[in-house]
Amino acid sequence: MKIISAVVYQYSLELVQPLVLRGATLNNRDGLVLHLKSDEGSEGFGEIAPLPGFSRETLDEARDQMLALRFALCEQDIPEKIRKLNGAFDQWLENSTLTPSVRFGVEAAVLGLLANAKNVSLGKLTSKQLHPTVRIAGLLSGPADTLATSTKNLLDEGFTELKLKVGEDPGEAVNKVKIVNDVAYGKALLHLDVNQAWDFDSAVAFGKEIGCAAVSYIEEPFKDTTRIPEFFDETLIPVALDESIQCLTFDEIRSISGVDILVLKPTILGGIERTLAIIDQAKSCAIEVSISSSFESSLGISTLVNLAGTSPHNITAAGLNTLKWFKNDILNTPVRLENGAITVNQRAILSKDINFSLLRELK
Ligand code: OSB
Ligand code: MG
Repeated sequence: MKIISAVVYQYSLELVQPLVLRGATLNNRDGLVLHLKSDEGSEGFGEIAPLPGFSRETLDEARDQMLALRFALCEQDIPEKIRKLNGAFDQWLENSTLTPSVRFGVEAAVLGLLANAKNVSLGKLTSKQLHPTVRIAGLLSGPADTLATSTKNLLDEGFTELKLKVGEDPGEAVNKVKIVNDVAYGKALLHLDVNQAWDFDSAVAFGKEIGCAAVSYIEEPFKDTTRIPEFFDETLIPVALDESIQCLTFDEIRSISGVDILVLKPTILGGIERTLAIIDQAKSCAIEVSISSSFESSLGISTLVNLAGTSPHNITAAGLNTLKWFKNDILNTPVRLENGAITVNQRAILSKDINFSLLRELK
């Protein structure tokens, strides 16, 4: 199969409320869409949306790289074996150093071409085993006095796992964990994301105060990953890595006792193939993984759902409860959450699924 056309669009999606991230507050979510067509009449879409404060590249850098690459993509033959994602994509791109978000979008669009030619989903194309649905962790944030109600709402929606984002004050976090567990204990598992906001001593004090039964794990409690084994010894609370994964080799990760879960954001880590390589390595040493969003639109989220569905572990819920921030969406029918889970789509995204009125073509 040959690529005969590659068009790049830019979007700026309105949000329901500002998205407050480490180092940036977003009023809109900006990104790119890559639309490929093949000589066999199939098409594929990919989303490229570097996240300010988390991605290494800016949107301007991603756009320049994508615009330069689109001509190189045309007339390229896509080898069938690329769908195995075992380094074949890397070879096809001749190890060219694409930024993580561009790599993610190009992979999604190329796999979309192949999947749509066979009339299957991305997950079906790339993997023998595909879970039909993917369980999602309900995302909780905000001030303490809103948490009882928002926890109850998530339980009513059918979530059986919750992720609470907490800020800099560990004392306040103790209070928030109590409020959430008063409503959710016995109904949903709770884990926390601290985004490295605490120091080691306050993290240990926090863990001793809430006790190891209060949360199933804590994501990035503090910055210094060398102190995680000590944290685990003292609190018996497992740790998940997220932003640290960018700075560590897998051997380094594996050697940290107390790290039981990896939170994987393909847009930030470098795409689908790279994420699958980490999943394979994690599986080989019984580390759990959770595929997580970087606030992509429904287009990127549907790619992530397929990836999560192919993951051999499907125990830890995926971190994909972020579409509630979006006022409008690239897909005419946004990805839908039902009973705390998302159903993997039967085929890859086509033109008829896309709301082109939100896209501006880049020449
Ligand atoms: O800290 O995990 C984070 C999204 C963008 C950037 C950072 C984070 C997130 C999420 C996504 O929390 C949702 C999730 O993982 O449940
Ligand atoms: Mg995190």
